[in-house]
Amino acid sequence: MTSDLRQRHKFARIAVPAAVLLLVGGAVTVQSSAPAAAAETTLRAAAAKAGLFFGVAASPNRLYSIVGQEFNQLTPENDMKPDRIATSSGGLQNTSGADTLVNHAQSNNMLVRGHTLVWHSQAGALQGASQATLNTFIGNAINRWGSRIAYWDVVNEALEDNNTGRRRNQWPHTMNRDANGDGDYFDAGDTDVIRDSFIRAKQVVQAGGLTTKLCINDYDVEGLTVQGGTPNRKADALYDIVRNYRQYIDCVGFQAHFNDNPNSIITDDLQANIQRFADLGVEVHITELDIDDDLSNNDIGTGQAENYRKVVRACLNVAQCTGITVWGISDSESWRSSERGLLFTGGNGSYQKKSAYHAVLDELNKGRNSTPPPSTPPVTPSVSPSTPPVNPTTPPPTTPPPTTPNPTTGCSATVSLNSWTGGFVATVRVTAAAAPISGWSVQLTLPSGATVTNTWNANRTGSSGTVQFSNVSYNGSVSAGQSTEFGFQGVGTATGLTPVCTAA
Ligand code: 9MR
Repeated sequence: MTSDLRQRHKFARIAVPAAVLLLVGGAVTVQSSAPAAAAETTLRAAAAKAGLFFGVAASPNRLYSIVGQEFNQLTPENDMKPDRIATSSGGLQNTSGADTLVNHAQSNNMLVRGHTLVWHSQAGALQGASQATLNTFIGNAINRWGSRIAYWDVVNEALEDNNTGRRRNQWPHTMNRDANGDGDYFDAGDTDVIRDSFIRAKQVVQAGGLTTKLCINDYDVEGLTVQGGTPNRKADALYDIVRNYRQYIDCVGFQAHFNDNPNSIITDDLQANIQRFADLGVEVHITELDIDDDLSNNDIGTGQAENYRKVVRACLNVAQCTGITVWGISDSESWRSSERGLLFTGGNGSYQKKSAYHAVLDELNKGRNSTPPPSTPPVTPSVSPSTPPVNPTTPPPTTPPPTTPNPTTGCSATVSLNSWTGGFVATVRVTAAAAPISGWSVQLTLPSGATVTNTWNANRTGSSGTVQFSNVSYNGSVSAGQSTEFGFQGVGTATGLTPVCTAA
C-alpha cells in the first residue's frame, strides 16, 4: 500500500544513521558505560541484549524459519484455547497443535506463553462450566506442560468494553457474587472467578514446584487515559484487581491491539500506566501487539513505524516490562489483515520487513533508558485496599519452601528464574522468619558471563559475580512469616543461583 511504501522509503533514510546514533549518542543507551556494541540484526537478539523477550503469536502450520530467527518467545495464537483443548469435564483433548508449538519453542530456545485458561470467548466444551470444572481444567492444562510454559494467561478479557470498568456480564463472570453489596468482588464473602481461578493456578504451580508465572491479560487497558483524556476506567479496574490479588498474580498482559477506536488508541501515558502496574511488583508484558496502519483515519500518531517505536520505548523504559509479543508475523496472515498492523508483509514463509520492523529493531538496539520517563501522575485507584480474600472452597496456596531451613529470626530467600537464550528474569522472594524484620539484604553469586541490567523493588550493589540487593524504602518491613519480592533482569545465563538473606 502506498502509505506503507512511503513510510518504508522515509525510514530507509534514517535507518542507517540510527545505528550511528547508537554509537555516538551514549545517553540514549543503557550500554553507555560499556564499549559501544554493534547493533543486533534480529529482534530477538536486540531484545535479549536489552533484557526482554520479543515474541510472536504462532500456529503449527506457520512455523517457518523466521519464527525462531526473529523471535525468542511464542504464544499459541489459537491452539491452547479451551475450545481446542478442553473437554466438558475439564480434561484435555486435541493437544497436538499445542504440543507442536511448545516443542518448536523449546528447540528454538523460545519462552512460551500459554493462552488461555479462563475466557468468556472460545470456551468450547467449557462454556457454562462451574468453578470446580474450571479448576480441573486449570490443573490439567498447567500440569501438562509444566515449567515449559514460562507465563500462562490464567484469565483473559474479564472486563467489559466501552470503558465502563465493570466485569463482563457474561459467563464465567456471571458466577460472581458481591455478598456485601459494596460494588466489588474483593471481599472475603464475595465470589470472584478471577480470584478463584488464580488461587487454583497458584496452588498447581506451587504443588508442582513450577517456575510458570501467572498472568491476567486484557485489551483497552494500555493507557492511563483513552481518547480525549478520559480516565481509562478499564485500566483502573484491572489495576484494582492486580492490587487486591497480588499474592496470586505475577504478571499483567496489555494486549495492545491499537486502532482508531477511542478506547484503543496509543496515548502518551502508556509508559506511566506500565509503570504503575510495575510498581505493584508484577511483570508487565505487551502480549498481542498490532497497530492499525490506517493513515487516512489515523488519530494515534504519526505513522505506524513511529507508533511501534513509541510502544517499544514505553516498555523499554520500565524495567519490569519484560517482554513484547506481536500478534502474528505478517499483515496478510493476521486476524486483522485489513489494518496491516504487523511487522512483515508477504506470506507462507516468504516475508518482507516493513518500516515498522526496522523501527522496532532500532528502538530495541538502543536498549533500556536509565533516565526517568516523562510520566503522568498515577491515577488514584478507585477502590480502597480490602482484606486479603479468602476462598471458602479452596485453601490458600502455601508459601514456597525456603532454600535454607526457616530459622526463628532473620529471613530466607528463594529465587525463580525465567530464561531465554542470552537473557533471564529472576524473581527473588524474601520471607521473614518467625519474627518481623525491618530491613533485609540478599546476596547471590552470578555465574561467569552473567550481568544484571535492571533491578526493581531493591537497591543493588554490583552487576556481576557476587551481587548484593537490599530493600528499598517501601518493602523493608516484613511481618513474621510474610514475604516480599524483588526482581532483576540480566544478560547471559543464570542457573544455580543460591540467595542468602540477612535481616537488618
Ligand atoms: O488471532 C486469533 C484469531 O485467529 C481467532 O479466530 C480469534 C478467536 O479465537 O482469536 C484471535 O486472538 C485473540 C486472542 O486470543 C485474545 N485477544 C484478541 C485476539 C484477537 O482477536
